[in-house]
Amino acid sequence: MSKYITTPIYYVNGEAHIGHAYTTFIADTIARYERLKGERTYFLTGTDEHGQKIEESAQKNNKPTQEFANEISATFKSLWDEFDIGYDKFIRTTDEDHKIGVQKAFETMYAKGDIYKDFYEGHYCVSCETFFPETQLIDGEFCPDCGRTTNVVKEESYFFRLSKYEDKLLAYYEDHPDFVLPRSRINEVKNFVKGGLRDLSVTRTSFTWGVKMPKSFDDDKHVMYVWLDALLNYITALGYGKDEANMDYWPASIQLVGKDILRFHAIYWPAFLMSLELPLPKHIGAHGWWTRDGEKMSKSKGNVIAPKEVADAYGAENLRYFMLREVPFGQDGDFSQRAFIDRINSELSNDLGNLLNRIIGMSGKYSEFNINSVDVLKYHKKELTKMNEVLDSLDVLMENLQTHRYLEELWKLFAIGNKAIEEHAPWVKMKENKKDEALATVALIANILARASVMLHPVMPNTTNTIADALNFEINNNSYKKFILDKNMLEPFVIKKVPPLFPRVEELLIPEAPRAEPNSLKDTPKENKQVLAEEDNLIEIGQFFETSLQVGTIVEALEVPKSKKLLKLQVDLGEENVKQIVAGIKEFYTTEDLLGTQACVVANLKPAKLMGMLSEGMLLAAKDEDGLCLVRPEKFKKPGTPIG
Ligand code: ME8
Repeated sequence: MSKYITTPIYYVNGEAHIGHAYTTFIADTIARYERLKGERTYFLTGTDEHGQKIEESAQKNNKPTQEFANEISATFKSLWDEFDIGYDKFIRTTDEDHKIGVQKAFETMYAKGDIYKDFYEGHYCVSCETFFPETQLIDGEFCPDCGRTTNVVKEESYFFRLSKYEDKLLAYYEDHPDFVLPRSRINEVKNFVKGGLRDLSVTRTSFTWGVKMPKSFDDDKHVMYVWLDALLNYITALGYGKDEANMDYWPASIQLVGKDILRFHAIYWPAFLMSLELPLPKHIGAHGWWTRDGEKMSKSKGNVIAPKEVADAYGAENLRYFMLREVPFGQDGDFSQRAFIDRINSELSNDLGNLLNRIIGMSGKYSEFNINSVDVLKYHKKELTKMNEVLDSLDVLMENLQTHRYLEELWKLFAIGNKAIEEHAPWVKMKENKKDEALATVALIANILARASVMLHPVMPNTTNTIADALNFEINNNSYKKFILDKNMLEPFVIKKVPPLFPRVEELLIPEAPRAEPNSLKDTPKENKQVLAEEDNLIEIGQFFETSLQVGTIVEALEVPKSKKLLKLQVDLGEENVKQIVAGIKEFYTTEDLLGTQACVVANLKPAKLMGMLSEGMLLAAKDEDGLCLVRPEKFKKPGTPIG
């Protein structure tokens, strides 16, 4: 079975930042991992170059649109080359072959009756390249996703019958609970579909920068909607609509996206594929959002961090390691130089780098750099068993995109190695004339490093090649089989000296991000609010609504034995939904004070355990030097009434 891995194609309205780099790093790591395992693998990335947003950016830069797109697309390509991203194809949506494929798909959907012509009147957000019904707008005017002003557009348009696929999509999600990874994210997708899907306008007449209609339509007024055009890149890259040369890679094994574009990939894209009668991707992997020093990155704030700048200062592969180690897949992450430096110094330099230096040093002193595994099993059975346990636990973690766990687990190998050195103290054994034992420990470490470098290779390809070179082998599918699957030991060899792989970092190597001054929104005209939102790291309205706040009635309140602070409450949120909430409010309320009263509840909080008791939500409270009080509705409201 072959593996097909994709990144989103990036808009060419600005240069790449570390958020883009993160998606690409994960995809590259997975592709390299699959290749290492000997899978036939195809890895696609590229740029998304059509649509009004790009047209407007080119105009702002006083450049012809194609020239502007060429320039920015080239910056992405050369950045990925700097990072040694091993893509098999870099697609551009302005490629002729892509356009042919999109037209072919459009014709196929039309022939099937899934595309029809009508009029569209709606509110269009250029930034999101999306229409919104009036009911979804904020203050009747602003985009619910990004907060920018929308424009009223009335256009003749071709529509895709998205509504027809509502039930099929829901059934598909039910049957494939791991279609979206992490699995928890499928709920927001399902809720969106359950809310009702409207047919999707898939052409535009208000601008021209897009894929033209197929000739057979003789309808030059229209160009394709950028999301239809863009999503189809995943199959046109394989030759769809043209020579179909690589279509046997389809369906994709994993399509990586940021959580911002999950809806497009988990709803529109599968519906398009159903219409084209093509299989659906195995997984859509939606990762979280990166901030810098806790703040959203934006050009206006001047805190966007260029991957190349970080790579030049700290090392390209160190950055890959940091980003993949720092964040559980799916969760948001923060780029801070201090956290980065900590990981370089403690994990890369101390745990890994030192281990290699130590065996180079010891083998130099004890055996003229000769390393022989002959006695390892005799003296280090315990360590070998543990090592093999770690190695066997890794595959499932990578297959589930848990790169942080994968690396955490892999690092246990270095702990095993360092502990063995401390316990066996080869320098003491040499003094005691137990040279065999001393050399066995050195060889154990060499074997640990060999296996670790094979498994770390997808994350740090060049660094691990250097380690493997020092250990006299090459990292490829053969060595994967030999060391990881068959668990063979290294043949006798002479270790090479290598300069320290991870020099310690003692200070910040790039200037810190400028910090935003606190600002008041109170008197700001509406149209400037979005700009301020970016500048001040304010959240968008949609982010606020990610929190489900509801009115709840406290129907039971109990003291928690031995706890000075906690009360155990049962809170009724209506429709037989009673949540247990363990709240730290005992110093301020008695159980009688609370019984039958109402409070505001954060209803979609992940359950947590407090003193061994499950707590499924949180009560809103305000606390100052005079104490704490609950935040409550002014009048009695039905349990479960949403707040917002
Ligand atoms: O959406 N943190 O392109 P785009 C994490 N062209 N990831 C981030 C990020 C951040 N701060 N910022 C961007 C588009 N990304 C469309 C895609 S696909 C058919 C069309 C990453 O240039 C993340 O993967 O806005 C996000 O989904 C992608 O860049 C969006 O890039």
